[in-house]
Amino acid sequence: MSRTRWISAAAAALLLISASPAQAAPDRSKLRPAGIDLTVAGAAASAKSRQAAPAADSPVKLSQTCDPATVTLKQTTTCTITAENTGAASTTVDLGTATTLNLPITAATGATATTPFTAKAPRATLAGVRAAGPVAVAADPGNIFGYIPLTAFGGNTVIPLGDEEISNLDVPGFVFDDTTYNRLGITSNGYLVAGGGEQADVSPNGTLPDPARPNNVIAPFWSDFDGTGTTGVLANVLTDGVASWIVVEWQVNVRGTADQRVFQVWLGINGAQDIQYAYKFDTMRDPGQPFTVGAENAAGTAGARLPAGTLPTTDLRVTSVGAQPGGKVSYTVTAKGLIRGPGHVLTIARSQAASTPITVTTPVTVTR
Ligand SMILES: [Ca+2]
Ligand SMILES: [Ca+2]
Repeated sequence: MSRTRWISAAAAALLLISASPAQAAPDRSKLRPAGIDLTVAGAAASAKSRQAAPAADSPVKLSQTCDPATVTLKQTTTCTITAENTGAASTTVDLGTATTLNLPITAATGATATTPFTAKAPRATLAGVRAAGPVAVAADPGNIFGYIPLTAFGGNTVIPLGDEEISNLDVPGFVFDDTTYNRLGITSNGYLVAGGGEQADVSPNGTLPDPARPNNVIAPFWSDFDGTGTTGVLANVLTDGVASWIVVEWQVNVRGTADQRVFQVWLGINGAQDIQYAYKFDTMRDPGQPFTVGAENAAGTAGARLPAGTLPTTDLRVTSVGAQPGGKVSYTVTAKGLIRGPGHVLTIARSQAASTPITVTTPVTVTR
């Protein structure tokens, strides 16, 4: 297609995306190569590092500010107390605040003053931090192209892969787990590594999710395959004139046999996650090796897969959820300057997630 036509097709695609975030209904009859060259790249740097666990014992973090920090007699200060769960697991927190004798409590919101110098917040349950990641690999009838042999189109990039090999392919940006990637690690074992990978990301089998490498796995059919003596992998970018997809097709043998498996991943490049697995079902027999169909996030901490030992019987879509911060609870305590001198506001948090309570102290001075 001419460059002008491609640009107008891209503009039309953008318009469609803004009008309707759902993917376009597949129309196989309109598919053609988008005319985008795919480049085989060198080995990528190592996969994204994992988020470090919080160093402190308690995943609940406590903060407190009192405004103003200095009050005159009869003037009030309001302290805002916030507890936030920074851990992955949900946890409870019990919060209490005490003031010094020169700063009696006059009001509280989100907590109850239990004595003139103490306030208590009701027990709160704080949701854990959720990483972005796949939550389902499931049929999506009517919204998946299904297997269309790439050999029906021109302009395929042929990636010959032997046994236990990976090749990186630079591609137009596709979205996976809220992140846009421009590189695919393509392994001979029937899975992709979003963002690219290296030899340490090649494994003949594994489960999903798993923090062990490889991570960021998109696996239409992960097993011990070998591209030796067969086509290996084909890749292309197809468009129906409205939307476009990177299509990767494996034509590989079960290792040590001439028993071929043919399957594809379709990765939409239209601004939203659109990841489809398509199968040439007359080749989808049990390979006689462990196999996994699924996907996991960049840390290998969240993912979805078909039950172990289950072959796909339909084409599949990978659905993900975005990241969510941990649960948070806040309340305020208002205290009045009663007697001149230094004082403070102390808050204690007890959480089922930590063996010892955590405290935070804020100095408040009463002046004339
Ligand atoms: Ca993993
Ligand atoms: Ca292999």
